[in-house]
Amino acid sequence: MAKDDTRTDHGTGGETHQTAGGPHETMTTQVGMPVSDDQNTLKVGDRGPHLLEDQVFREKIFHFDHERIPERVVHARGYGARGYFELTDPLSDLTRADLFQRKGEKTEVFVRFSTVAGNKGSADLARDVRGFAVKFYTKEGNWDLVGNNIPVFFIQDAMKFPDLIHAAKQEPDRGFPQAQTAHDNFWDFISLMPESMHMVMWIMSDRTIPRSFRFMEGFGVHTFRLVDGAGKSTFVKFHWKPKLGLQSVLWDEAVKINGADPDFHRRDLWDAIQMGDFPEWELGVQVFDDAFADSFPFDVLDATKLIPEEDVPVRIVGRLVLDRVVDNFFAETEQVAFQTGNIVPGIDHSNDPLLQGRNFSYLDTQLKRLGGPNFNHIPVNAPRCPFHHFQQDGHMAMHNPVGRANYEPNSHGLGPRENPETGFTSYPAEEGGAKRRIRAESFADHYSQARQFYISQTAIEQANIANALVFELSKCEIPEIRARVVSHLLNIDAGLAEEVATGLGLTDMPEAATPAKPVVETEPSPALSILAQPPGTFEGRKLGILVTDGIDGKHFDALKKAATEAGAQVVVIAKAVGGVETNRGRRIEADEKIDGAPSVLYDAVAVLASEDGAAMLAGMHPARTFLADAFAHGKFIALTAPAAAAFWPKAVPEEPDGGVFSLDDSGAASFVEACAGLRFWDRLA
Ligand code: HDD
Repeated sequence: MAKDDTRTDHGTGGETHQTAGGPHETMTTQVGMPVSDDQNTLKVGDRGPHLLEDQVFREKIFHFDHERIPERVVHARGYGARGYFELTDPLSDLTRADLFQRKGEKTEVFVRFSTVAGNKGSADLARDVRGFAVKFYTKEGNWDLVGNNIPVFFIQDAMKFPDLIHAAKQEPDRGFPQAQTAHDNFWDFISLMPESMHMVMWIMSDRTIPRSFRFMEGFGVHTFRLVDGAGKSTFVKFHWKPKLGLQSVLWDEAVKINGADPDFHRRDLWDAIQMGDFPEWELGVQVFDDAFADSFPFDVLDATKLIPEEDVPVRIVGRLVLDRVVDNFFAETEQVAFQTGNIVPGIDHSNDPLLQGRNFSYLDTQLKRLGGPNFNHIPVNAPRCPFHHFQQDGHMAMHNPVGRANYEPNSHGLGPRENPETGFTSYPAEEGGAKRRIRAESFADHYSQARQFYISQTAIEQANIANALVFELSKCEIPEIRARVVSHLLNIDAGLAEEVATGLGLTDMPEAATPAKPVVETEPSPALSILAQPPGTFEGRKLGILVTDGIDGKHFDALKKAATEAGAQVVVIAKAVGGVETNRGRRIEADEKIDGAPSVLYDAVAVLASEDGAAMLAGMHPARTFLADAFAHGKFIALTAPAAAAFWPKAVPEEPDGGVFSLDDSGAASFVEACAGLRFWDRLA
C-alpha cells in the first residue's frame, strides 16, 4: 500500500491475519473466537431444538448464504491467469504510455478469457465469441484492454447492446437455450440488424470454437489513440497473436467435448501453466494517421469493420506470458473488474460510439457486481503503482485515509495535488455539430467486409460456415427468420446463400435484402483465415495414447519421446486407470480410463495394442468410438500392427488413409512430424 508524506492508507484498526490455516491451528469464527465443535449445532438436550444464541452456526450459515455475487450479465463464464507483458519494441515514437517506453521491461498483467452468452456454469465449447480481457498494472495506473477473439462486433452503437444480449441469451419466457445462439430470438434480431452481418460471418466460422484459449487471437476491436509527449495522436488497433498458432475444433468435436469435459478450456489453461508450458501471445499494433483514416473505404470508428493486415501491417511490440494460475478463483477471476475507461497517459479513446457506451457500462456494472464503490480495493483490481486521492468511505472500505484534511485545495498542506505536466490529458480533438441521435452515413456499408471475410476462407472453412449457418437456422422454428437471414447472405456470397438455402430445404430463394450501400468488391485477406496460416508445430498439443496389456514397451517409449520432444503432452489411456503391463512385465500407468477419455480431447491419437489387446478393444464400444471419431475428425492416427489388423476394421468402416501411420520401429518419428499439420485435411475435404 502506497503512502504519501501526510496521509496513510491502511486497513483501519491495524493488520489482520487470515490464512487458510493448517491442521495445527485452531479454527475460529470471523472475529477470532476459537471454535470447539464444527460438527453439531447447539441444542437443548440430546435431540432438542436449536438455540438462537448459536453464533458459531449462525455466522457460518449467514456467510454461506451470501457467498454468491451476481454473475456478469455477459461473459459470465471465464477463466483468469496472471503473468506479464514484456516490451520488445518500444513505441516511444508514438506514445508517452509508460509501459511502451523501455525495451525488455515487464509489466504485471491479469488476463481473463470468457465466453459471452452462457451462464457461469455453462460448457466451455459453446459456439461463441471469446472474451480476451487484459489488465496491465502499469507504473501510471491500470490499463484495461477489454477485447475479444474476433476483431469486429455485432453492433455499431452501444444503444443496441442490451437488445443484442437479450436476443442472444436464453429466451425470457422459457429460460433456454443455454449458451447458444441457435434459436429464434437471436436470429430474429440479427436478421433485422444488417450491421451485424460481418460479425455473423466470424461467429459462424471456426473462430468461435477454438481448440483452447492458447490457440486464439485477441483484438482490442476499437480504434484507439496513441498520444506522444508532444500531444500528437496516432490511431491504433491492438492485436494479440498466439505463439502456438491458431487452431479450432470441429463442430462435432465441440458438441462431444462439452459432454466429456465441460471445463476443457479452463483445464487446458490451468494444466499448461502448471506444467511450465506458459501460454504466450505477441502484442501487435496497427497504427495509422488521419490521412489513412480518411482514405479508408470504411469508417475506422465503426466497430463492425476491421483494417486488413495486408493494408496496415501489424507491428509486433511485445509479448504476453501467463505464468501463474490464480490462488483463489473467486478472489481473482470472479472479482476482477475490467473497465474500458481504465486507460493511462499516452493512450486515449476514439469516438467509436460502441466504445463510448462501454466506458459507462463497465464502471456501472462493477458497482452492481461487487457491491460498492470500493471494488478497486480488492487486490486483483488495485493498482501496483502508488495512488493518492481523497475518495473515502463506502461499503467495505479497506484503505482509509488518515489525517485531518480530506479535501483539496486545503491550507493544512496535506494531501496529493494534481499535476498538469505528468497527469493524464485527453487528446484535444476538435468536435462540433448538431446534437442528434444519428448513425453516421459512413457506417452504412454492412456487407462488403462480410464478403471479404467469406472469400478469404479456405474451401473447408467456407463449408464449415455454411454448415454452422444451416445448423443454427435449423433450430429456428419460424421459417420467416430463416429466409430473412438467407436474404442477407445473398449480398455476401450467392454460393453461400444457395448452400444454406439448400441445407434448410428452402423451396423459394428469397429476394436479396436491399443494401443501404452497394457492396464493394475487396481482395481476399489471408490473415482472416485460420487454415491459411497453419502453425506447423505440434507444440502445446495433446497426444492420446490408448494402450493395452502385452504391448512392446519400446513402441510406447519411442512414441512418448518423439511427442515430448516435439513439445506435446502425452496422455495415456487404458481400460482401467491402474494402467497396463508390457510384454516384459513393465507397468505403464494410465492417466485416464477409456470411457472418460474420448478422442475429441486429443489433437492426435495412437493405439498401442497387443493381439489380445486389439481383440479386447474391438469388443469395447468406447474404444471403437475413440478410433472412429479420431478418423472422422481428420486426426492423425498411429497404430501397432495388431491394432491395425484386429481393431481398426471393427471400429472404422473406411480403409486407413495417408493420415494413418503404422507404429513399426521407425514409425513414431514420422507420425509425430505429420502431427504438426494438426489434421489430415484431405480426409475432411
Ligand atoms: Fe463488453 C464484459 C468485451 C461491447 C458491456 N465485455 C465484457 C468482457 C469482455 C468484453 C472481454 C468480460 C470482462 C471480464 O472478463 O470480466 N464488450 C467486449 C467487446 C465489445 C464489448 C470486445 C465490443 C467491441 N460490452 C460491450 C458493450 C457494452 C458492454 C457495447 C455495453 C454498452 N461488457 C459489458 C458489461 C460487462 C462486459 C455489461 C459484463 C461484466 C463486466 O462488464 O464486467 O459491462
